[in-house]
Amino acid sequence: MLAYLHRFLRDMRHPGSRWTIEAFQIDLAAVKLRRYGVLKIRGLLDPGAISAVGAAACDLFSERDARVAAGECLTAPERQSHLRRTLALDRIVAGGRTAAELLDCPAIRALAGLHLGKPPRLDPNSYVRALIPGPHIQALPFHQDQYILQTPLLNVWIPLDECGVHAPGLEVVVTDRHDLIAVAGLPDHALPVERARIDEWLVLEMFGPGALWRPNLSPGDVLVFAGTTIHRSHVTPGMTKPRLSVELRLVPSVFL
Ligand SMILES: O=C(O)CCC(=O)C(=O)O
Repeated sequence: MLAYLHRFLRDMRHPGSRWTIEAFQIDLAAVKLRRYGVLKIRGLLDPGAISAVGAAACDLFSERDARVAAGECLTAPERQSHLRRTLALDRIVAGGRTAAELLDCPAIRALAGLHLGKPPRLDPNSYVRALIPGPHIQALPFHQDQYILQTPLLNVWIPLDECGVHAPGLEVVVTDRHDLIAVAGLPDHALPVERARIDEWLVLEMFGPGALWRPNLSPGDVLVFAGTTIHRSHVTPGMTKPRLSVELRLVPSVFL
């Protein structure tokens, strides 16, 4: 009873502290990831690498915006990612190193290997995303990545800016359930994430509002979550600052 009360008070004071770790320890990280479906690791990545990726992404966004403003026709996939404010990760290079190299982290690769039961590889469905508060914000609805990719995966979500308070963050459902749930999206919608859309009322009905977590994140922090973890963009009317983030999707290597 006393332990329960202690945990309750700690959770009230520091929401998410049970699924946040300060110093990476592989076994603890793997247990927490399985138990909660999500894990925040503080200060894991080199801030220099984060700002290099952020600067290279900003340059690419500006360069594409300029081409559009000059009336250049984009290919269909380019147009889609222009409208969604995303960039394929493999396009980003800074100082002769790709974003995947700059953000590579052996600890995360080891965690992904344990989580997936196979050595991981980076799936091409890995992006930089910009969420810019305002009428055209490209916020994503509740979904599970595994529904879209049709394979188990680990999403390694890396903020390139402070987010969660003044800039859009992410909202995740904390649960030990690892199954796919019913989608409400239209099966012929052009956008995969819209086909994978899960109704908010269903999430609330199944998990309750207490399961929703909206972490505050700083550059260097990493949020990892399972392919089955339900999540969406977290945007409030009070948010005014833009946010850039990287989503790396690690999937099992098929040939190993
Ligand atoms: O960055 C966001 O707001 C949404 C990202 C997301 O849903 C994802 O990484 O699957």
